[in-house]
Parts: sequence; C-alpha cells; structure tokens
Amino acid sequence: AGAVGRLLAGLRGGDAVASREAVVLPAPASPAPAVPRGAALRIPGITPFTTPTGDFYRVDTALVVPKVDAGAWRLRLHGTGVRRPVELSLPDLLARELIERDITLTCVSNEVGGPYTGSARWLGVRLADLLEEAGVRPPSRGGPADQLVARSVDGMTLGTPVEDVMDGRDALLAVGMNGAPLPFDHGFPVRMVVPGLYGYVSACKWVKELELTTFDAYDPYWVERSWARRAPVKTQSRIDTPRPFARPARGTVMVAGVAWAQHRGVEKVEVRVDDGPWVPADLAAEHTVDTWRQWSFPWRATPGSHTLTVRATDRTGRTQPERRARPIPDGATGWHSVVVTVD
Ligand SMILES: Nc1nc2c(c(=O)[nH]1)N[C@H]1C(S)=C(S)[C@@H](COP(=O)(O)O)O[C@H]1N2
Ligand SMILES: [Mo]
Repeated sequence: AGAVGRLLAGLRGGDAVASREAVVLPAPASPAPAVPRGAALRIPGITPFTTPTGDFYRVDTALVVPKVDAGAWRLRLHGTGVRRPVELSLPDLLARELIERDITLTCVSNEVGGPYTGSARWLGVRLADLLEEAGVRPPSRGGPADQLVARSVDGMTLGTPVEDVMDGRDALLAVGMNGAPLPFDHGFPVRMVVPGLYGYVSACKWVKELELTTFDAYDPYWVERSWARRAPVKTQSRIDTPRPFARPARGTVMVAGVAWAQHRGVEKVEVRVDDGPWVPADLAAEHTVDTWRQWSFPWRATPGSHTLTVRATDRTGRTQPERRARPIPDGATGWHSVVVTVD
C-alpha cells in the first residue's frame, strides 16, 4: 500500500505539491526598489503595473505541466570553459544571496497589441555570480562559450547569449514570483529570467541543466524551428483602453496603455488620432529600464468613427517602425491601433 500510495502521489504530483508548500523563501539581500508613486496610473482598463500571478500569461510546449519534486531537484552547470562544474540543490540556491527585481517578460510570439507580456517581482540568484564562480568568462573577456543552453525537466532547450547574462543586467535563476515560490505553471522550482530578451531565448522554466557551448555548435528547440538565435525584445506599445470597437461618449476619453523596451527603457510614447499629427502621451514615472511603462492620453473625442494609433521610442532614440512584421523569426513589429465609435 505504501508503494502504491507513493506511485499515486507521484502521478498527481503529490510529492511536488508538498515540496512546494515546504519552501520558505528567504528575504532578499537586495530587495527590489519600491515602485515609484506615479509609475502605476489609476485609469480604468489600463494593464496593472504588476501583473497578478494568476493573470500572468503562460507560454510553453508542456501538454502536462511538469510537477517537480523540489527535494529531488538538482541543477547541473557544466560545459565549454567551465573550470569547476557545479551541482546545486534547492537549499543550496536558497542559502545564497538572493536579489529581488521587477522585470517585464515578453513572448516573441506576441502579435502587435497582443497579451503575451507581463511584469512580476522575481526573487532569485544572480546567474552571473554562479557562472563566475564556475570559472566562466564571457566572450568579451576571452571566454570560449558564447551560448548558455538551459535544459528543462521536460526536455525543452533555450539558448541565451553568455555575454548578455554576464554584462551586469539582473539575469536571474528565479525561485520566487510576486512573493511566493514559483507556481508550477511558471517553472517551479527554478526558472531563468533575463531582462531584455524574449522568453524563448532566456526564460527556461523547470530548468535542470545549464550548459556552456557556442551558437555554432548547438541549436536549441525554437532555433531548429526557424526562430532567430538571438532575440532581444523589440520596442512595443499597446492601447489597453478604450477597447477595440468601444463606443465612448463624446468629450474627454482617457486613452491609455503600456509600452516596453526592456533593458533600454521607454523614452517617449506618441498617439495619433486618424491621420492627424503624432502627439506625445503623458508617460507614467519610470520604474526601471527592465519594466514596462504606462502612458495616458486625454483625448477630446468627437462623434464618429476614429482610429487611435500608438508608437513608442526607446532610450537609444529608435522609434517603433510602422512596417508590420509577423512574430517569426525574431518578434513582431508595427504600430498598434484601435478603432472606436464616439457617440
Ligand atoms: N521548459 C520550458 N520553458 C519555457 C518555455 C517552454 O516551452 N518550456 N517557453 C518559453 C517561452 S516561449 C516564454 S515566452 C516563457 C513564458 O514564461 P511564462 O509561461 O512563465 O509566462 O517561458 C519560456 N520558458
Ligand atoms: Mo515565448
């Protein structure tokens, strides 16, 4: 009966559920900076600054969400240029210095105006520190490996530039999301999160292995399926409100949404009504360059059908191109617009 009980528990993820309930997240040595007052606007219909975990988009190939028993979980770090291979348990990771950061994650498959982007408060270990300790040097310091391949318990592989992970940004091996252990859906017990890169080249969930290699030597899962090897997040902006085909009353209508250009920062958002001039929107306060930025635009709406269009400019001075491109191979481009009828 004991063996059958254990078998059933394994099938239902019983041990995994219990192991997740047993995780106590330590306080971060470096807490996330407070979200500035003014970064989160109080406008009905706008995307909240921090995405509640239950509303966070989920994109993966798993038919059944892996339920990993954290007690048995190990992470192996090895490969080209690794002087000291490492194997870590979850208690090993939790005993290290943890940092907490707000980071906006975006899926490369997100269409212009689409929903596959979210911001969460991630708690984790700085991946660059682990790599340094293992003797890894980035290519700019003569390291032989330029690709970090992450493997998950369900066989997914994702490839991240070693240079990006080690260039000072807050690349994390995350254990916590919005103050709780990662949900099973989002990669329990450990996942990667790297600011500025689309999820498919950076955000491996249920990670169990990190292998240092080269882009020449190995193509991970999505690259084998014609997606780009390297994929920094493209600058995008979205109108959250009014919704498409809304019928607002004439007068002042609050147009609002979010814009993102992770790790570069959003410099400007502009709105255009029909074929009129581009007019700067009011930008909410910036939290960090790794998080999206809310914006609003009080529009004096006149009766009839109107097209509202938005575009953002990042801190490098580049404005989103008008040209529409599909998500494949390295992210959609184009301006989001919404048609409304003012009564
Ligand atoms: N193991 C595994 N990790 C994965 C994926 C996957 O299919 N399997 N999908 C990636 C993609 S494409 C994205 S956009 C992010 C999404 O993370 P989320 O589901 O927590 O939002 O996870 C990444 N990590
Ligand atoms: Mo994705």
